[in-house]
Amino acid sequence: MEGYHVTIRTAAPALAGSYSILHVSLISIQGRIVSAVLDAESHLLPGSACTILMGGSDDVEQVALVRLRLEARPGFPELDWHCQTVEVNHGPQVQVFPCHRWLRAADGDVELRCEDACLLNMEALQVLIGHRAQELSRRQQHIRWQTFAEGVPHCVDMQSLQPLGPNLSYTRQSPGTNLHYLMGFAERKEPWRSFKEIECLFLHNGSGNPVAMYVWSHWREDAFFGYQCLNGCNPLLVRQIRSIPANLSVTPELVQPFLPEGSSLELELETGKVFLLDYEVLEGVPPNIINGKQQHLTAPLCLLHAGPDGTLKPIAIQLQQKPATENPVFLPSDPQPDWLLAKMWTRCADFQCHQLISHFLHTHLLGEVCCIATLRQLPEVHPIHRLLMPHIRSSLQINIQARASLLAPNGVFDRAIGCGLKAIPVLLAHAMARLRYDTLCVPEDLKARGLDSLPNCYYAQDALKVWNALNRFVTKWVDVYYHSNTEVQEDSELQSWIKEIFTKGFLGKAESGMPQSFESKEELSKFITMVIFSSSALHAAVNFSQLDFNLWMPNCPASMSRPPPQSKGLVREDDLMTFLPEVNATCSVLTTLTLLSQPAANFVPLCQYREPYFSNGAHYRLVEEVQSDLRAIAEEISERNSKMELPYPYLSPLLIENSVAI
Ligand SMILES: *[C@@H]1O[C@H](CO)[C@@H](O)[C@H](O)[C@H]1NC(C)=O
Ligand SMILES: *[C@@H]1O[C@H](CO)[C@@H](O)[C@H](O)[C@H]1NC(C)=O
Ligand SMILES: *[C@@H]1O[C@H](CO)[C@@H](O)[C@H](O)[C@H]1NC(C)=O
Ligand SMILES: *[C@@H]1O[C@H](CO)[C@@H](O)[C@H](O)[C@H]1NC(C)=O
Ligand SMILES: CC(=O)N[C@H]1CO[C@H](CO)[C@@H](O)[C@@H]1O
Ligand SMILES: [Fe+2]
Repeated sequence: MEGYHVTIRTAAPALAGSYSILHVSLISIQGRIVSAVLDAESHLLPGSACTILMGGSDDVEQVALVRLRLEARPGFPELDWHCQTVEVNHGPQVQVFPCHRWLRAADGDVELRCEDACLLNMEALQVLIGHRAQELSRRQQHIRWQTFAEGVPHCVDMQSLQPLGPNLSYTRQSPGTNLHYLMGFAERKEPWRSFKEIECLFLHNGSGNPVAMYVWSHWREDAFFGYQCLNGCNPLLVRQIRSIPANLSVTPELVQPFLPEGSSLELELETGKVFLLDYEVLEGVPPNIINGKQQHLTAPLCLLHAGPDGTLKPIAIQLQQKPATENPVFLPSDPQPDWLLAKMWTRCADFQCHQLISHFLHTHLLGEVCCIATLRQLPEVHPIHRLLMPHIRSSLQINIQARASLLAPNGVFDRAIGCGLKAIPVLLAHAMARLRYDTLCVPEDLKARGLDSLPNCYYAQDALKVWNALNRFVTKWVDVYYHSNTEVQEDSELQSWIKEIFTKGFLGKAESGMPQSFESKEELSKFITMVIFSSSALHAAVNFSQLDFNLWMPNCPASMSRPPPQSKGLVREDDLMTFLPEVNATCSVLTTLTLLSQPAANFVPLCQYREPYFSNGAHYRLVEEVQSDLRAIAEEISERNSKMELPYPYLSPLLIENSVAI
């Protein structure tokens, strides 16, 4: 056979085709180039394959790279082309060059290679070493860092989706949401008149949601307050303590009545039964102005006790950090409205930390940092690029959208949430200054917070199972490509990658304990596990649950519109309402949460991969193993949940989306 028979395949979706003229070059392993032009009318039709003959009888060498370039056809619109593969048939041998992405004329030359993933040090051909470097330098021009705010992880330098291009964009298909009962309040700028009034809205909107109904009927109970710290939408804050923090003016006598008979605060602390919620990160954060009115934020300290049956209950709440007479410690024995109001203030602080720290910082921003660094520092053929991209690809788009809408002037934070546009950079910077690597790694985090010892912390139990399954999968993936720790140390692409994450994402703060380089396979596997877990499971835990726990607004007030109480006995049940967000501010938050909670029709569950390289050889087996591990976890969870009045489904692997896509 003479020359190369080259088959170009266009992807099947109806929009995949293009009018453009295609230039194809084959680059041989010795660097020889043969070129051809496809300009017939029907070459790039959706789902089509077209074969051309290239080169002559002298061309006998294997092909190392296929270079493609689109050129707009005069007089025709320039459409993006979705190339599936290029096959080069050369005598007995067929080489397949996967593409699976969008190309456009403005891209210039795009080069495809045909091997399985490989590390830079394993690269044998000069032409391929050069290709890796070129790919990265091109990407570094396209994807650049930008400062989001002082002291906050850097983000991508794009204000709109357009420069992202089709490769990094996605469409979330959702069936649409019923906002019927939430609309029509847009102009009603006044406090709610009574709980009955809030109930009326709630029953129209929450009665289809059994968890929300449960919240509505139990939100005043201390045991449910404690339950939410462990299994609500923000299970990341509560921690076991061995001594009472200096700022909390709690004496042993004060809380004695709420401890088991015959015990003491000292004994309960010693035996690990005392827990704390500390919102110190909110100290000094400037509260928003909503509907023209100054709002209020506090940085509460809340002490909790785990009873003999494992239920956690709050036993003391101090709304501000600094002890003072006008900053009393509220107790379960106080008049009911005082105690409930103290809990509502605490829940409002939790709302801010949940949305901005646990959700936005730990999952969205972290995913974006890793995505940018992966695109800039790891070529596509790098095994870590291949493993990570399905989990982080969507973070660029969703975060660009969030910055342009939710977090922008006139967005929901600006209009209706206690932490508005002035507060967000401050709170995020506070949170960053306190962020530790161990906090992001589930086994270390659960141990440090003493949650591994609580029998009814379902978040902890499920998170640990999912983490372990992911870690086994990642460890085996790393084993396929790195045969020793030395190979990890000598992978210059990988080391540049983690260095960039450390400096741009974690702002070069050594005290954060974030890795700055990788010395071993184990360290590498742990970090990759953390990235996948945060972008998938953690996001599910803090996202899926938010509507369930927030629909009954008094359970999670987005803001407080009166100053915190400075003494006890001054509020009556009827006054509680006046602290809550006004009617249209409430509806604005609920509308956003409802929109963010639309199920995706094209939902991809954890570790289900569409990219073809996951179904090849060694990977195929690893993917099958992790999928079967995850299925087993899902079964255990559903078995446990079937016996519970309030199930904890959020970390069931079947419900975990593969990446942060909303
Ligand atoms: C899609 O990705 C390829 C390879 O990574 C890149 O060369 C090309 O510019 C991208 N296309 C678009 C439209 O962004
Ligand atoms: C509430 O309504 C007033 C008009 O009465 C409007 O100016 C304000 O922007 C609305 N607030 C929200 C949060 O929608
Ligand atoms: C005590 O409160 C002050 C602010 O009033 C705060 O700066 C400090 O960090 C707090 N101390 C502890 C141990 O949380
Ligand atoms: C976020 O939660 C909602 C349900 O509240 C769910 O429909 C959606 O798919 C979740 N998104 C992700 C990315 O987990
Ligand atoms: C968010 C939410 O629960 N929305 C509900 C509003 O009310 C309608 C009708 O009851 C439900 O279908 C929606 O799901
Ligand atoms: Fe999200």
